[in-house]
Amino acid sequence: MAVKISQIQVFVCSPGRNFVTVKVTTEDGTTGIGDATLNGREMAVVSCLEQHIAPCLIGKDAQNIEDIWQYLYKGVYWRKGPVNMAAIAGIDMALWDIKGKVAGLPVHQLLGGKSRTGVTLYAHGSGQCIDSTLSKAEHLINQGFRAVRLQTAIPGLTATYGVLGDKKDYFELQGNRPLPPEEPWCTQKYFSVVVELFRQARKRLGEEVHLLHDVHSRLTPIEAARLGKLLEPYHLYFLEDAAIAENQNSYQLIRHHTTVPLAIGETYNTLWECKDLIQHQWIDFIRTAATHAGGLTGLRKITEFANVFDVRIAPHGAPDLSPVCFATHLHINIWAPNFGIQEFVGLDNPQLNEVFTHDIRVENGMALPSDLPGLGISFNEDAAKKYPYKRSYLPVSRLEDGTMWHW
Ligand code: EZ4
Ligand code: CO
Repeated sequence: MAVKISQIQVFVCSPGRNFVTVKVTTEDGTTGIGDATLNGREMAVVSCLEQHIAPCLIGKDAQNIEDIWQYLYKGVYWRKGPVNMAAIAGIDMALWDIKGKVAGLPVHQLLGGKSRTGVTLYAHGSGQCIDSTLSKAEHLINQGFRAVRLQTAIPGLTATYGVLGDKKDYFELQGNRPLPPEEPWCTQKYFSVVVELFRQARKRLGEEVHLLHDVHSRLTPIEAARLGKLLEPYHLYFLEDAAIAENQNSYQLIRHHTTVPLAIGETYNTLWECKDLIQHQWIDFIRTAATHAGGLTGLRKITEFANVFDVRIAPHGAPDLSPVCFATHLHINIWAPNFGIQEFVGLDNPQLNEVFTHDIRVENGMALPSDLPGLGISFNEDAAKKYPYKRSYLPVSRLEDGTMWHW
């Protein structure tokens, strides 16, 4: 018997930073939620959902998640794109949430159950100099984390990607910037510190802990190849976004020169954008997020394809993905045979926890998904009203002579 979709609501709130949350309600009163946040273009997704998608779905059977996904993906002439795929993601997660609630099962059980005892996380260690970065890393390791991403400020540059500066956390760092701030970039200055960071890290932190680094697409392919070679002695778990994501072939070039494991994918919205990278085994980890790639259904398609080619998933876990996305990732991660590692920026922001309530447990650097039916996370509409949307942007990068660069 059909369970018809009766209402689709979209909420935008800013408990620390902006989130777009979709709520789907069925005729029998069951509700599900999904994350449709697209940093810096939030209202475009809201409009896509409210004006274009919601009217087509009212009255459709909420049980047929795959058909609704195909209807929204294949059924439009203008496929793909970050706005469209984030909108699809919000609906898709909400439908999986509903299916789990109706079945009385957590979403990972609907996928096929657990493949591991917990989801290994990597935390962010960053600082204003190598010494403070490594102190932060030691602190995280003492808390139980077995994997840490290291980012340190670049001497001579006023800002560095991933470094908190005077901000208390990543929510503050990446939230509430009414116009895009501009940050300088200089590849030579970066090279002067980044290799030394990992040399000292191995000396001080030992050989066992997993170390990671995000280049944030600042290097050309041949520069990325050089960095990979220089970092080989420090055996990173992965080097992320060594070069821009647009040219999949660049990774063939980088691969040719270095054995550093390569990760990319947080900006990809569909399997089509990363299919060459995966099938040619130019990368080791695909980092696509459920919110930006058409939800659980979209990420599952990428995961299954990657598994065929020995590529593991390492979903994006930045603060601009809501806890609904993180919960979705935990369900996929605990199930996926080819799960690698999950990025984690913490869930202890009080405003965030007021709006999104969940029972996700983080212990000894591992996370456990909820065992509640569905995604196991709820959205508090009244609390959300206290934190209205604020226009906000990520920074942009320029070389020191003013040339626009990749942020
Ligand atoms: O800059 O999520 O791995 N994490 C990252 C993030 C991204 C932001 C962009 O929206 O690269 O910090
Ligand atoms: Co990244």
